[in-house]
Amino acid sequence: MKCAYCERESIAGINDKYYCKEHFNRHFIGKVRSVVDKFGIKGKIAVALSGGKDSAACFHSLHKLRLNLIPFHINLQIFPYSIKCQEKSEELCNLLGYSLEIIDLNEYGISLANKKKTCSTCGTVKRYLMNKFAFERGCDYIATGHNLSDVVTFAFNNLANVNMLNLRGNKPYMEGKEEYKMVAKIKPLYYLKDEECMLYANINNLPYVTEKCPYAADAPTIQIKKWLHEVENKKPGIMLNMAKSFWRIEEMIESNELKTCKKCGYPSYGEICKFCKIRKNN
Ligand code: Q46
Ligand code: ZN
Ligand code: ZN
Repeated sequence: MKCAYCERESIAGINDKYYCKEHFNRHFIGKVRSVVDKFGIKGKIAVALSGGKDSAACFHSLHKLRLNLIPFHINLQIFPYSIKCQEKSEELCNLLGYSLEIIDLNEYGISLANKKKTCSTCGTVKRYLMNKFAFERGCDYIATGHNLSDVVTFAFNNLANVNMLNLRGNKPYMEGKEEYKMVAKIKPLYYLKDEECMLYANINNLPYVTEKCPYAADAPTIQIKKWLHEVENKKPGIMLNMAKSFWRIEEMIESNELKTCKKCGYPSYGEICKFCKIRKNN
């Protein structure tokens, strides 16, 4: 198949449209730019690097847009997986000319081992530490590598767990609240599917871990994502519509009961934030 925009052979077809390498890169950066432009993103951006393909693609594309970036990595102390994740994040920063800041879970006396719901604890811990890092560095935003497939999977997983309030923040931009020490969040890959992020990382030779986190195998989200991709393959574009619907629902339920945690002073929906509860129980 020929590229839809030039005479070259295509390397991929996305939603029934074919792209050569150059035009696929343009398509990808264009989608990232649309998020950046729509929400007027400028200023200092803390970019969370997990070591995976998505955060690598997110960082690389924001770098191409010449934004002011501070990459950081949270070492989750899951061995040997976390060693590789940190190595790949460092490799990527070296490649693009940045120094990487590392946050170590050990410093907080938290371990993810022997937790009943490891992924949910991990999610809480990551969200908290990302915000704290960005706040302390005076960043205007936190950028994460959540893509379209992740956003829709996350929403369905919360529906499956009767956890509607968790839909809060599941949109491309969530504004910060200075009085609650809450930094604004952006998801630059919001309009891009898993396969597009993988292709972008591969054709641009970005270093990333190919191994999965050992806890990922038990995560119910794997099945949900597989099912969503099956539906998407039969009906391209349906996942984007789902994401937009969840975005609307999110705006309807976004509550204003945000408080500051009595222990640490960071944002919380209860008297004591989930992170401080995890710390206490470690
Ligand atoms: S890192 Fe953490 Fe994931 Fe590993 S423990 Fe689960 S949530 S699977 S993105
Ligand atoms: Zn082309
Ligand atoms: Zn707290």
